[in-house]
Amino acid sequence: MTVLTVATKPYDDQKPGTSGLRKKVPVFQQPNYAENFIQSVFDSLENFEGKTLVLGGDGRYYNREVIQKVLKIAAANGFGRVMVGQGGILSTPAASHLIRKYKAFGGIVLSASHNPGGPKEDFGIKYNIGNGGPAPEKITEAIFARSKVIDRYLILDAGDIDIDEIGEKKLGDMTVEVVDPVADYAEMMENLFDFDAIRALLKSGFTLRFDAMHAVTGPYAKEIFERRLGAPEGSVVNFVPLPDFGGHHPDPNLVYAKDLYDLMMSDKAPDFGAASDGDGDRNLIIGRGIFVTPSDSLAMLAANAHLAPGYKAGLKGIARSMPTSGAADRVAEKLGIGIYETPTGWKFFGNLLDADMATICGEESAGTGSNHVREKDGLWAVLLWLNILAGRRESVKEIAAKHWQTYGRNYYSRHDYEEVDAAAANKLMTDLRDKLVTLPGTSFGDLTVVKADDFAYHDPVDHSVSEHQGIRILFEGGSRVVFRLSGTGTSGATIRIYIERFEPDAARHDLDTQEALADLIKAAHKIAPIREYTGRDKPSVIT
Ligand code: VG1
Ligand code: CO
Repeated sequence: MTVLTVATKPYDDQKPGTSGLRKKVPVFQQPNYAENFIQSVFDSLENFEGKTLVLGGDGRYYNREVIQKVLKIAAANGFGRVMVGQGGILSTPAASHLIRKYKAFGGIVLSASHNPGGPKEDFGIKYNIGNGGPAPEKITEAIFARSKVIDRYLILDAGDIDIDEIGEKKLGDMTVEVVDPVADYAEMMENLFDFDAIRALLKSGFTLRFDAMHAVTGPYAKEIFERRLGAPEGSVVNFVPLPDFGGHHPDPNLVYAKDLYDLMMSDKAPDFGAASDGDGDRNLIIGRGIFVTPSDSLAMLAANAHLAPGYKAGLKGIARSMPTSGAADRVAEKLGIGIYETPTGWKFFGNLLDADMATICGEESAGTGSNHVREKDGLWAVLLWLNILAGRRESVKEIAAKHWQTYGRNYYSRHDYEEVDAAAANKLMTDLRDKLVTLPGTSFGDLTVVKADDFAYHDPVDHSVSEHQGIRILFEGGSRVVFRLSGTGTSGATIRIYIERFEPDAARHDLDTQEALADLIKAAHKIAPIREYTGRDKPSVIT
């Protein structure tokens, strides 16, 4: 088969964001748009000739087409083998696992995660390195630089390959191996968790609902919860992955997983409710009558992880993204282990995990994971919760209440202003940055600013520096607000405000979160008058 060298012109907007390149489908459908980016990835890598690439996606609209493009471009560029999930399906954590298990050179994951899918919605391409994790900034910057000057791509002149039948086939000199997307992943979960204990819990009448949101975790959840753990059929809902996720946002938060939330707050609630996102790396945890914020979940999982066989030796350290609440810090302190604060995005955890400095990591955006892979992992978090519930035989509510009694409670919320005018959002951030030096010492009601800065991260392993990772306003007593612009949106800009208050007094652990944070929210809007800049008077999403 012939390798074609196709002349192309660069696009100027292929800068990977927090998690890969994300654009609307019609943008990806422009002539050579996807091809340019894929070739730019390969042009930024060295010494992959004859090696293995892992490939899969979350099944969203345009997934199959781009799978074929990647296969042909990978073959033309000299990869020896591509392991592709059957039907083009791999959850993000499952892809990370395959890369590690089979010592692949790297992987390509096609997903726009929690963003909606469909002909006019979102698509994404992400490159993962040999440790199974998202490419670090050094590589994403090289890819972007290459994409701005690319003038040709290589592609095999071949027909489409069947990706629905398990087994090996040839594409030119390259082997394409179509693999079961679930098997290796499910086996890893069996090794990390006490499946017998969870099975016994479920036999004892404990009920659960897992909402796969018509996204990639459906087949994984069916296999693990219902087939292997014996949860009754029907425990997993919305389990058929659909290219448009049934017309919904596959985002497991209180806005988009409202049905689950309402059920969990009703008198028909099962004991435990959970959901995952488009590509299976996020998790939502709701006990009967109680939503567990992702920041709290990270802290509670870390405090109880020893109950699961995979973590019985204890944790080396905990890492959290800067906007994530400090709840995990108190657990790390008590355990006498390291705590690391990184910028937003899983790529910053890779070095800490590789260096065995951190075992469990988490983000306030519903991402939790550990050193078992190099991505956040939705089902892993659900299984660790189930393992803990099986070990403690207490309700989620009891576990949370006791946790707060021991460690204090970090009231926490994030307010998003989605799809606002990008120029207005940038101006707001620039103006805010300009006034940082003047803020310390100023008061907003009872709140006095002690520190205000633009977060910069110094990676303790490779000593790289990442600047402008979010503006932090810290108040006396440990409360804070953080401002950031999203790096995953595809239209306009999204302003995120993260609000946190620490409450040590157990008598004050039953407050409504928004009320507990009301004065901080007010101060945030005084400091950065979002309404004046954007015309918006309320957030589009509150988590
Ligand atoms: C968001 C979250 C971040 C997460 C990223 C990718 O990024 O805040 O914590 O790592 O999405 O998650 P941003 O830049 O929009 O705030 V996923 O599930 O989209 O891979
Ligand atoms: Co995701």
